Formats: sequence, C-alpha cells, structure tokens
Amino acid sequence: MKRILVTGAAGQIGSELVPTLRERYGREHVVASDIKHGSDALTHGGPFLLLDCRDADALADALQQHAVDTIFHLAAILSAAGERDPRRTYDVNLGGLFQVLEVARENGCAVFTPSSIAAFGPDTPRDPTPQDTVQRPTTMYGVTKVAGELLCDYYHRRFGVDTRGLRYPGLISHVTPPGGGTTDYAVDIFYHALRHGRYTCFLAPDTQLDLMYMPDAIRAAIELMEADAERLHHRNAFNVTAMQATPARLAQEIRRHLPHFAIEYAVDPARQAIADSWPRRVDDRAAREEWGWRPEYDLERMTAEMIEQLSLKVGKPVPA
Ligand code: NAD
Ligand code: AKB
Repeated sequence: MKRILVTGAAGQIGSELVPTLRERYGREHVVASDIKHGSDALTHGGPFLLLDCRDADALADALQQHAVDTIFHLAAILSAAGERDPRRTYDVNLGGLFQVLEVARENGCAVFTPSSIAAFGPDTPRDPTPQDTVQRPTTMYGVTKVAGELLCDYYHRRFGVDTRGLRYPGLISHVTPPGGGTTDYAVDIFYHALRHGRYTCFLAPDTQLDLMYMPDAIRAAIELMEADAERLHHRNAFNVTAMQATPARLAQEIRRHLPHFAIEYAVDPARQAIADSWPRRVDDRAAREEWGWRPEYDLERMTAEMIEQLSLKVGKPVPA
C-alpha cells in the first residue's frame, strides 16, 4: 500500500487528486499539504499539514511521521502569475522541487512532478510538438519547468530516485478555480457563461492550445505512477493531451448547451504572447506507447459535463 504526501494540495489539481488518492489508497495514507487551508473535504477528509515545500526540515518530518513512500509534488506558481513575480516563481518552483528531490533521495520516496506545455517556446515546432524537441521557453514558469524536468532526470540517473512526470496541457475543472495560468480562460468561460451569459476572453479567438479535463489529468498521474518502470523511457516529461481548442471553438461548443451565450475579446498582450509561444498540439505517442495513455474526454463530452456540474454549483444558466 502506498503512503503519499501531496504538496500544493489546495490548488486546482490537488483538490481533486487528493480525494481520488484517498479513495484508492485509504484516507489515512494520503497526507495533503499546502501553505494555505483548502476545502473542508481536503483539510478534514484525512491528514492535512500546513507545509511550505521549500522547508526541508518540515518536509523530512512529514515523510518520517507518516512513513511516506511517494510524493505528488504539485506546489508551484503558474505562468501568468509567474510573470508578475519571477523571483518568487524561481524560488518556489525550483527551490521547492530541489528540496523535495533531496528528501525523496534521503527517504527512498518516489516523486511525481507535473511539467507543462509551458516547457516549450517559440523555437519549438508547434503542430505537432514532438516528445523530444527544442525547449527554449520565454517565461520564468517555462524555464523552471524545463529545469525541473532535467533535475528529475538527474535525480533518477544519479541517485536512483523513482521520478516521473507529465507535461500537462491547460486543465479544465469545476471544483477549484485555476491558480493564475494562461489557459485559465478555458475554465473562466464556463463560470461566466452560466452566471452572466457572456464572457470577455483575454486570448484571441483563434489561439489554439492543448486542453484536458481534470478526471483525465488525475487518472494520467495515477496511471503513470503505477506503470511498469521497465517500460518508461521518457519518465519525467511525457507529452499528454486530450483535445485542442481555440476560444472561438470552445464558445461554439458552449452555445450548443446555452444558445444565447456571447463571447467578446479584449486581448491581454502579456498572456497572448505566452500562449503564442506554446504548442498548438503536442504529440503524445510516447505516453500512449510507454504506459498506455488514453484520454476519455473530448471537447464535446467535457463541455457537457462542465455545464452540468457547474449548473449545480453556480445555479441555473441566466435566462436569454
Ligand atoms: P495551483 O496554482 O492551483 O495550486 C498550486 C498550489 O501550490 C496552491 O494551492 C498554492 O497555495 C500552493 N503553493 C504555492 N507555493 C507553495 C509553497 N511554497 N509550498 C507549498 N505550497 C505552495 O496549481 P495547479 O493547477 O494545481 O498545478 C499543480 C502543478 O501542475 C504545478 O506544478 C503546475 O505547474 C502543473 N500544471 C498545471 C496545469 C493546469 O492547467 N492547472 C497545467 C500544466 C501543469
Ligand atoms: C498555465 O496556463 O500556466 C498552466 C499550464 C498550461 O501550465 N495552465
């Protein structure tokens, strides 16, 4: 049975990953941690610690007290927030990962670390983006993601730490709002469609990016961590995707459910520049071949479920 520590557990991914892990491995076997309290379910549904991932002593205590053998390291600052405070982004994203890898090495833990489509840059082939290709990102977030992939490779090669990771695309979910990324529009659009019947998008209508619905993202992380290590060649940076969409295409899909939904555009040059430096579509064949990755949600299915779930949360759509 795995005993797990999740860092950054109160964020968009952690608030859904933790309940899934607790259901699978037992509630007492999954310790959620963050620098802030999350939902009641997260904080009271099993062990919870206030923990800064840069604090090596606190990390080591947590691993030893709870006999942890696996760390899901989610604590990070995302792309748009990262450009507002590059110094803190470097400190949390790389400083935190370094401490996590060190305590993992000392305590014999496996480590899951998400990378991102942000690990690519304007020199990368954009459609499709190969698994192994040029990585010269132009954001601090992207720089920390590439360096993080390399650090994880290093700890595996040099010290035998069982490090694994995915390059997630923009994630869409309805439990916890996203934490300051460039793909946040693809979540905001649903809240605004239901609450106000309209949305002003900060990316241009034809900006195509890879997206994924949260249940697929959670399943991918667990499947990768449970995969046969012998089969993993790209262990720390698997391209994964589920769908490609532009704001205009997503709006069109939402209109199938909410026919009066209107979208307008007020492009934010900073976030548009970030999106324009990322892939339009990644090639995820390595993940499919090495550990059997298959997404279950396409644009149509994800949109239907987001509207159904968010209607329960924010109320019925506004009348036309
Ligand atoms: P999020 O911003 O929603 O959550 C991150 C959490 O980390 C927050 O709850 C925050 O309080 C916590 N945190 C910040 N600094 C911390 C510190 N010093 N110590 C401990 N906790 C700290 O992010 P998320 O969307 O859940 O992302 C989790 C991981 O997945 C990150 O590595 C992110 O880069 C990656 N990722 C996310 C997406 C996405 O679309 N959500 C896409 C690609 C990759
Ligand atoms: C962001 O937009 O920063 C994240 C990501 C793709 O890493 N959603």
